[in-house]
Amino acid sequence: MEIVVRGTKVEAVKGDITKVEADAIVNAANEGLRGGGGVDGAIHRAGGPEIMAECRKIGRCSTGSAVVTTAGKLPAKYVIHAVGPIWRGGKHGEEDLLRSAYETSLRLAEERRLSSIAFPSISTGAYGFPIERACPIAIATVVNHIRRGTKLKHVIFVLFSEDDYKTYVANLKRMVEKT
Ligand code: AR6
Repeated sequence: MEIVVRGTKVEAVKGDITKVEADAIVNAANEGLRGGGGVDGAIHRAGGPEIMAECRKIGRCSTGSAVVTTAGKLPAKYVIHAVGPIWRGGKHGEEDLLRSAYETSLRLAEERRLSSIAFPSISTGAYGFPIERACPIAIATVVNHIRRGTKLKHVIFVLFSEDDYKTYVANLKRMVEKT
């Protein structure tokens, strides 16, 4: 499922982000950039030790921010490690912090003049952010960014489960109806 916003394709696909050939793939990292389970574990496993070596040099990354490393053996050129918030009920700035994680990732992609970027569903696994609330934030942040002017030609949301994919498709359809 895809929509086009001012000439930029915004697409939802079901699959494994480590296989995606975008200029950058985004990792759902933690503040210590230490690796872990979920998509973080998959990226470090498939990309090899070069990625962790750069993460160690960088040291840490605040929640709501992001940093860039090589993509090692992955088909992507870069990995953007974004740190989403841990869900603590919704009254601790989680929505703003999630938006900021997406915005920082997009800004880093623009600074490198990338034309494609792939996002996982940040914070909705181990960090417990409800997908029904995270998905509209992810889509709106990307669409608003594109509307302000972008070099990106393709933004891909890569969803690991059928249910998450369906949530993204429903929200993308809603976005089309609104505009
Ligand atoms: N490709 C795309 N999506 C994936 C993949 C994959 N290969 N593997 C899992 N997902 P999570 P978080 C989905 O837990 O909630 C880690 O330990 C997964 O189904 O990876 O931001 C980090 O080190 C879910 O929908 O990230 C942090 O400590 C989504 O990716 C912490 O977890 C995000 O789930 C971050 O938690």
